[in-house]
Amino acid sequence: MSVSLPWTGGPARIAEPGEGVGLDELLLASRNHAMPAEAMREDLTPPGLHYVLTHYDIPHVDAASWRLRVEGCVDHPLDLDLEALQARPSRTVRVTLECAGNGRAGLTPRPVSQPWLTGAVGTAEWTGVPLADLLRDASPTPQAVDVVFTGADHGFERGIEQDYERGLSLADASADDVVLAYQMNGAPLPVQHGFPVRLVVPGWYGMAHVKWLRRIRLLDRAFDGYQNAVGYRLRQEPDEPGAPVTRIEPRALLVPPGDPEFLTRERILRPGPVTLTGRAWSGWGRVDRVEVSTDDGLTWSDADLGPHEHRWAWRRFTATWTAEPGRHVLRARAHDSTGRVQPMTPRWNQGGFTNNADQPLVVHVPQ
Ligand SMILES: Nc1nc2c(c(=O)[nH]1)N[C@H]1C(S)=C(S)[C@@H](COP(=O)(O)O)O[C@H]1N2
Ligand SMILES: [Mo]
Repeated sequence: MSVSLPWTGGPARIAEPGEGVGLDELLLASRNHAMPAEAMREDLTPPGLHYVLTHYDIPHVDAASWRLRVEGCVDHPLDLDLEALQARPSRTVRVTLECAGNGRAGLTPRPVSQPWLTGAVGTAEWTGVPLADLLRDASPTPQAVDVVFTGADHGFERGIEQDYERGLSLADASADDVVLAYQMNGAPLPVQHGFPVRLVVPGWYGMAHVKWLRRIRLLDRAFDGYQNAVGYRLRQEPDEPGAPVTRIEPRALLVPPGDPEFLTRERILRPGPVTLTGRAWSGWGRVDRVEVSTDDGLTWSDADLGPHEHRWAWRRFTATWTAEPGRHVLRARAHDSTGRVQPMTPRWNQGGFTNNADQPLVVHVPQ
């Protein structure tokens, strides 16, 4: 059967000047929820508060009949059920996961897609099988260059029918701490996070962490599937090939102090001394400095950093402030060990990816 689809071709539509978020974006935003900012009080994001992003429908996967195949350019193809996977040596990694589209709604003009503000992030402990061990058992042939991960979900994007699939180079796939996770925070994966097994690639934006994993395929050439070659690219012009989206840019977020006003979510805070806290992370290097501003970026001072025990997880920071009556705009920005720092104004691209501009937080202090 052939039907003609109205959405074929073309990159993300760019919103008209002044155009508000539409009902299609609202439907995406309500399916794919953010982490509430107050959840950053915890080292680990409580179950259900971690952000969620799913391109198509959440698939139903039956654990009893689930299989994982490792095939293609390997000498020993593998075919594992859940029990066989869970019988292998495991590792637990604490990982801050962030969607590459986080910050998209703050861009002008706005690419029409999932309209994230800054909450597309969460930190969890993922337990699973180191991928490098499994690949070693499968024994890649000398021709193998890319590893493709296929999920059980299926849909259409810009007119192209596809399984959700992402490729990584064999070197990136074999890196330490890349795991096929079957537990999140010590419990079986919740269905929305990829039950029964997902890929976790510490340091990389969310799109690499394929959920509902069902197949791993080794290729003798670069993978040119939609999510690598078309979807997650940094482009200034709609028709240029663009650069791939890879690792997480540095970002710091404050736990909003005081109490919220219901509609605007601006903060109301009593005057006096207050300890501001927040979290900062980077997929490129370790966060080694966080600055906080309480005057909308006019002046900055260094925050105190918490311990850095987990290479791939966010780092806590604190700063003291004496809140004087008035309206204040708070900001925080992270620096990492590779010299990357958050900009104060967004860097624009067609897809609305990797916007890590620091976020203003409005606080009202009554007399
Ligand atoms: N199979 C599958 N895996 C997927 C996706 C998807 O739509 N299907 N979305 C990706 C994207 S874009 C992100 S940001 C993360 C989100 O992971 P989470 O929902 O567990 O937070 O999953 C990634 N893995
Ligand atoms: Mo994402």
